[in-house]
Amino acid sequence: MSELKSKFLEVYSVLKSELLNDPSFEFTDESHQWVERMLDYNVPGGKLNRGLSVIESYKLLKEGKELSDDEVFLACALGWCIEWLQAYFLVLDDIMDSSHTRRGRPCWFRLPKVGMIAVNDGLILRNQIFRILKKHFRGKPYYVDLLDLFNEVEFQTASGQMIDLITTLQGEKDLSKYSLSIHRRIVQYKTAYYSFYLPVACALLMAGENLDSYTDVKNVLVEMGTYFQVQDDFLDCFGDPEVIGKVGTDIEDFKCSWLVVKALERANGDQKKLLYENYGKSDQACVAKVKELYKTLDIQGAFEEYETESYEKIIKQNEAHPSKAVQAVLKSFLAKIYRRQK
Ligand code: GPP
Ligand code: MG
Ligand code: MG
Ligand code: MG
Repeated sequence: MSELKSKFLEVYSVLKSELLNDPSFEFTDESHQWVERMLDYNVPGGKLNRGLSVIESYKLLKEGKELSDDEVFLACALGWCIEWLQAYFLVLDDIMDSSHTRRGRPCWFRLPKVGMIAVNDGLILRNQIFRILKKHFRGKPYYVDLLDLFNEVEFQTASGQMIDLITTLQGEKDLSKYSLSIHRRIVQYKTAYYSFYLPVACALLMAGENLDSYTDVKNVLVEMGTYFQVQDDFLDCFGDPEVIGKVGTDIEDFKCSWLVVKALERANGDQKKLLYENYGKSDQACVAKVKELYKTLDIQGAFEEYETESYEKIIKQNEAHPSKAVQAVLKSFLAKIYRRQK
């Protein structure tokens, strides 16, 4: 494990123990155990890319200057706030998508003792973000901007999740409304802001920058986030569940996935009919027919083309940025996700 990652995990233990000793709530043994188990199950088990990016970005913005222990701790704490946000979203997203597995284990709400308590656990996770921020950042000049940033990004994500969900409304399943522009709108809001813009924005605030001067950086990051979610859509169908830690549900859930949009673009009349008849059904025979059609239409090839084009577009946008430090931040992000398998 890298030195940075082990430092980051140490900070998780500190934050967890602070939350479990929160003076605003008298924990009983039972509630203490519940929260500890809920946190350990949902917060630290992912790739931690979003969280680690805060420290990496902050380092790059400081252009090689040695960071103090305090700065490292604070950057890690902000990174964990994003991981907490992610845990909160995933716990609820898995209920909404009727998913079964996450990070190679059953989704939290699938555990027999948990069920719909998971909804409240989502709320607890969400509130803990603001408790961490209050404890460690209240005295900072950028505290208000930080609060505003987390609130804005949460609003954008929930709005993206809303359009993801209402486009799949049961009973009015209508594939003809699915297009690349709707797909783009969904993924920009539900994924790109919190996964890509937020970590960099946190690092910029810590470095004393004003976010209003970084709209071009935001645009590049949103582009990367969009690319990342197209990969997620691709892996939902073609990824190895052993590697990605989850079994896809997009076809069953009638999601406006990049794959179905591309398939609609490429399909002839009969193939469209097949899609209309089989997309959005939980029957595994229907799912298999959709996957078969994706193979016939070489959606995999279309995805590879998209990957290359999108990569080149992002690289160009990066190179246009005047600051070398910012370019380095953006490049390190792209390197992490280009052609990812999980
Ligand atoms: C990813 O969608 C988007 C989110 C996890 C944001 C959820 C937002 C909420 C406000 C709950 P996805 O369903 O494709 O992700 P996955 O494939 O990991 O389930
Ligand atoms: Mg999901
Ligand atoms: Mg979802
Ligand atoms: Mg997905």
